[in-house]
Amino acid sequence: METEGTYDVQAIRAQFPILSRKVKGKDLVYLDNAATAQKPLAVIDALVHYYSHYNANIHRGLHTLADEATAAYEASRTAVKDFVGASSPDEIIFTKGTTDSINLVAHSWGKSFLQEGDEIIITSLEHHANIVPWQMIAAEKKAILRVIPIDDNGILDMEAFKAMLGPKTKFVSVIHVSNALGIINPVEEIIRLAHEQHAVVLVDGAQSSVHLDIDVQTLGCDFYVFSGHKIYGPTGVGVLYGRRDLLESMPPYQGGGEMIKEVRFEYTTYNELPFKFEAGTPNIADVIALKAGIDFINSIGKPAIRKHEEMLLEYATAQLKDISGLRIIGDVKNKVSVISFIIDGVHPQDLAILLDNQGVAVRTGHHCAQPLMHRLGIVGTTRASFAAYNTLEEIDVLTQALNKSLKMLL
Ligand code: C6P
Repeated sequence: METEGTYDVQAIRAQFPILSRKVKGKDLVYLDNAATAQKPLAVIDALVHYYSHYNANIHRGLHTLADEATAAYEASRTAVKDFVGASSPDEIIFTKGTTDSINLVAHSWGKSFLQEGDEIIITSLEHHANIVPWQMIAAEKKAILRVIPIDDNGILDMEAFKAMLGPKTKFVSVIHVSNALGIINPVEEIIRLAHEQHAVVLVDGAQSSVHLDIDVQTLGCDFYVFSGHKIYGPTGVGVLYGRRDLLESMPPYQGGGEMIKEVRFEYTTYNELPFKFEAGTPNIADVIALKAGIDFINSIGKPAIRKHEEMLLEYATAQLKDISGLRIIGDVKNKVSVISFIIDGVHPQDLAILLDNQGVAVRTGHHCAQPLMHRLGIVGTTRASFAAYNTLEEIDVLTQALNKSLKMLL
């Protein structure tokens, strides 16, 4: 039983029903948290409770169920506002996820404000979700997409970034924490430098939102986006934080119910924030349950979770480095609890199958970051990522499973 100080990992694990299941006859060791986190019972219960007790459409009905559903939906917006340190719930737009949030910004902001020859800057570490929407809008607007290079460890070349910045720079969209490598990027500095050129900055917080304390006002970013499913919440719900004046200046992304003030066949006027960007019946149940995910994190506290995850990362890094032929990709100091590695002569896919046979779930492949893998000259990695409920014993199981797999493969 592992209890470090007041951090009772077994009590945390007990809140996650899935963690007691078996895979291939072995105890599940879930180390694919960067792909999606498991859900505490409170999140699952929030979904069941909504559908069992007050399922109704929101902002429309004048009946008890509609009032209760609307209140719970808006309570979740306030919880998200506090979670990221926004100044008002009006700056919080619910979306389907990080991908949806970035597409919203690229298309809505890009359509209105990008002109031929303008430059959008991203980094070499981006997830496809922060590449493809910018390629699409750049092609439409004849804008130019530029990419901040990295060194062989995955560290951003900030001098190259400074050299890229100029009056043509209109937008900088940057991954806060690399999903493939776990590296934390210097987003504060990136934001400051971009703002000196009056460029707008989006921070992809898909991986940072769960590990790091986020205060969008301290960061100074213009947009911050993340997915509910990576912060112990449900799938199908995500968040776009946007600075009020920017959101107000942007046209709606989609038209339909809820986002309007008045509709005639001749014209339509749009609703206030945040509803202007939430066309149609939203994902009510998942938005409501997202608050339970946030409450779970707050009940432990991000600093305590981070400390636990750092302890796991340090332990796992030392264990894995003892395995001959294993190389950690992105082996830098400033990172979250993600270890990406390759092993000489071993294809990550083969390894994943053998690990799964031993109950260990990791992710292998390009991690939706093909340009990064291309830059690093590899086809992919094996990635183990740790969450609040993982234990040192599970890392021992990973190490044993790796050694056993390598005996079979090499
Ligand atoms: N990364 C991973 O295994 P969605 O799919 O919209 O919830 O999130 C997309 C996304 C965007 N940016 C970053 C940094 C991400 O990590 C992700 C999702 C998962 O690494 C699934 S590919």
